[in-house]
Amino acid sequence: MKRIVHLGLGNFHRAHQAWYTSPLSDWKITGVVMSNRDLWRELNEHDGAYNLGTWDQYGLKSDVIAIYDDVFLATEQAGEIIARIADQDTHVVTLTVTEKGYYLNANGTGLDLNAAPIAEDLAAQMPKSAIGILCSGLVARASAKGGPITVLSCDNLADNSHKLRRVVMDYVAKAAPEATTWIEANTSFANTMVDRITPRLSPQAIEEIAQVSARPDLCAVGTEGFSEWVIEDTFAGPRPAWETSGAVFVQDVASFENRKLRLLNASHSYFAYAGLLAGHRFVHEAIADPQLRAGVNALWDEAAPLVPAPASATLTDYRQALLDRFAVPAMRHELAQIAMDGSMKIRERLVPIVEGCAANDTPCAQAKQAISTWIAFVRDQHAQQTPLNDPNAQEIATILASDASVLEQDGALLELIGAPLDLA
Ligand code: CS2
Repeated sequence: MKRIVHLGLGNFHRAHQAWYTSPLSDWKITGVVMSNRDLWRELNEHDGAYNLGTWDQYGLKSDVIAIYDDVFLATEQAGEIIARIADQDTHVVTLTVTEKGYYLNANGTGLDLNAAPIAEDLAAQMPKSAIGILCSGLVARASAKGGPITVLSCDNLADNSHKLRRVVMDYVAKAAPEATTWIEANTSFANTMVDRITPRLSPQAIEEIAQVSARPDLCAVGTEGFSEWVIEDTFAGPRPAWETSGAVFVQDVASFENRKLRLLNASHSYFAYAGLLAGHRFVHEAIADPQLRAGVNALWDEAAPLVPAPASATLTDYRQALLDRFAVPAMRHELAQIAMDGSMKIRERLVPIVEGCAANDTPCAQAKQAISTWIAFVRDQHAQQTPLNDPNAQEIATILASDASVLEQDGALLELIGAPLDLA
């Protein structure tokens, strides 16, 4: 049996990579929950099996997914996870740890060695972060002179796995420089573009999935009928035949990840903040708002010229499909879920549109407006003393509480997200 180790077992992984892998009889996944003890306990109570609810044009269906050979908890079982990465039956490691889980430095070119979880892992006997555990597993594989292995980032970052490679090499250079040569020669980091909208489930949605499930006792994830996975075909060793589940292997993922980040994710962030400020709660309400829908189309008009071939040939249908996907009321996709981690997401989704348009000397008023809407949102949350769900929440609060002028505060917020300061 061949194995994948997945770091960051959560809703998106279970709706996406685990679903693509579940029909493959010769592969299993060792799932690693980073810190959610309840999810870890619940999955282990049912041998890792769960319900995947899917809302599509035919309504709601639920499938039982049982692909995990083990489900570990990173905060307590790092030793087992490291040994599993080093194990010869493991050929692939995948990650979904969200943008903030890579601890990228300010310009995204490497690891922020001063990030507290990274500094703690480098000083500890046993790491707890996904990066620390991944690197320790690769080092253990190197010392055992293990076989080649492929690492896939499955997060919404441009050039995701190549960024991950730089982060890993920076960590290993500090933690175990003697392993650098083996890791560089035996580890492939293949970029991916992942797409499947996976809303956080309400108690009502959980009940709806249980009602149509053969195993109502299992924990549930909810998602849409649409799914897409584009993967760089640069594997160091054996790889799952994910193409049999609809994944696409290409030589270069860039245009597809560009299209996804600049159209789906950028508009998501824009109408999450604009929608919340307008009093909307769900995605389907925001996209039905004529003013916000016009803003989304204007943003897409600015972003479209930045999407290179071959993905550029698909944009008319892609845009219509996005409007259809956003408009499904049964998904009850909360704008507040998308609004989380804004300072990390905006830098990947909206700032590159402004930078790309500036480089091409094309208009980007709507992209600038979208970034300003994020600023308006964080100001509104600050004024209401509502805690901001953002890894930079403390820094943002300090900026907004300062006696600097509004213009200076805006400038500091733009600097925090790596945006051109002429937006202020
Ligand atoms: C969303 C993404 O919450 C968010 O930031 O924009 O999770 C989005 O739903 C996925 O990228 C869709 O594939």
